[in-house]
Amino acid sequence: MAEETIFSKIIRREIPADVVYQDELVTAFRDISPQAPSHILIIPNILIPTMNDVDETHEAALGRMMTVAAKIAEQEGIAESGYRLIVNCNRDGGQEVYHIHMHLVGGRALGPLLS
Ligand code: DGP
Repeated sequence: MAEETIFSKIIRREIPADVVYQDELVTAFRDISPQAPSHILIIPNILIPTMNDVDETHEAALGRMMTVAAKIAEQEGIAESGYRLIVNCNRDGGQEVYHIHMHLVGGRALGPLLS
């Protein structure tokens, strides 16, 4: 069994977070350390530690993450100007929290993708 992270507590509303969306499959909340005017994390409600742990049973939640991202971008008013979706994996990918999450970042012009 993978170890729970702080994100499981956010899903269960046991610790405060600015939750912008939640349904039976996913939860979305504002990043505690925003890198842009809009910086939202979209996560599956079940614990998947990294992209390496993804399998076919997760496709509904992973698909929902994408449709919810598009909805939130619209709500944030950044759909037309544009935004970036990022999933970090493991050390070299810069992953810090081992509960898979998609960053939705926008509201300003973003620099080159890789650094
Ligand atoms: P990553 O490097 O891809 O694992 O990004 C983890 C992100 O999670 C990072 O941008 C900061 C954010 N984060 C970490 N702990 C918390 C928390 O307790 N609450 C919120 N809202 N965001 C958090």
